[in-house]
Amino acid sequence: MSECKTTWHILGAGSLGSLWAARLARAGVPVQLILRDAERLAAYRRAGGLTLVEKGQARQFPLDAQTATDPAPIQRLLLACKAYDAEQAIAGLAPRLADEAEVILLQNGLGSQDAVAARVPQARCILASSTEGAFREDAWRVVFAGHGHTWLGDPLDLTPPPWLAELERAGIVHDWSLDILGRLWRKLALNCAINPLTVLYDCRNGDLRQHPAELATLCDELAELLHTCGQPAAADGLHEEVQRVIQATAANYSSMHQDVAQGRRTEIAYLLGHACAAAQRHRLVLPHLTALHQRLLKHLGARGLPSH
Ligand code: NAD
Ligand code: KPL
Repeated sequence: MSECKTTWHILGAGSLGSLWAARLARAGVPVQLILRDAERLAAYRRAGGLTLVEKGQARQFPLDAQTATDPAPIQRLLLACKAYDAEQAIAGLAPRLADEAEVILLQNGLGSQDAVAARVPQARCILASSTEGAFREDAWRVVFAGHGHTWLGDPLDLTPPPWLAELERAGIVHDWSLDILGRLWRKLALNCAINPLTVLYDCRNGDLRQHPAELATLCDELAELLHTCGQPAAADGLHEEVQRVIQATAANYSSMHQDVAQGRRTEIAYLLGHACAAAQRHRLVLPHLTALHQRLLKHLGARGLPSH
């Protein structure tokens, strides 16, 4: 079988982008980072590459990098920015995408994927949902903090792409999902049940065990929403899974809690905001979810953080 040597262009040398870039490069796959501007590119070059810390061992990868203004065409793009940056990021790259290019979308939540796809009708958009964990320890230095799993899928074309073998070689544990939207909805529902409450109570995931009635009511409303949105499988056993996740991650702060604690913008518009907007579109009244959204917006506003 001939080697597939298409370059992976990776936009966003943040936590997940760096994690993918380092592992692909380590497996001999050509990688090209796309950085925000000339200043960042110069800083990256001065640093000498990306460093991945895994099991306490640091290794630097001197990967090629460029900015969006580079003229070379792009065949395969991993979009590894936050959901709120995705549409603008793809708009800057759309003219470079080859016909039948592939764009892999790593964003959590829902909403950004449709916005990206509308900008690049010539491309195949592959959606991802990941439970891997990584964080930036320093500029150009990322720690692989939690092994997990990544599901990839394309609601418009169920054929798996041939490069999944490259992910396998790179040690990126994954599955091709025939129901990626169901996976993304399920993750969104879990995040909506857990993350906002951890922010509002300023607590670790495990402390939510002290609020069983509130969690149960939210899960009921989220399940109703999932049914209404045509995602009954994503509603199945939701409350039990929320309880399991809370138990399994009891000592952790949720990603939204970490964002708020560090004064960073959250992805609220693509999580609880998306859920409430979907409910409204379907004229579904979900009083507890709506009240949670309002409380969270107020909380973020009081800290000078955006509501979108
Ligand atoms: P991050 O903030 O660490 O990295 C995003 C990077 O994208 C940043 O370096 C930012 O500068 C860059 N970026 C944004 N716009 C750009 C542009 N136009 N051009 C070039 N670079 C640009 O974010 P992350 O933690 O890697 O998260 C990415 C997505 O993955 C999010 O939706 C997040 O919810 C999801 N996710 C993250 C993790 C994790 O452990 N970090 C786990 C699961 C899912
Ligand atoms: O994904 C999460 C997050 O913190 O964003 C979990 C652990 C599921 C909590 O919602």
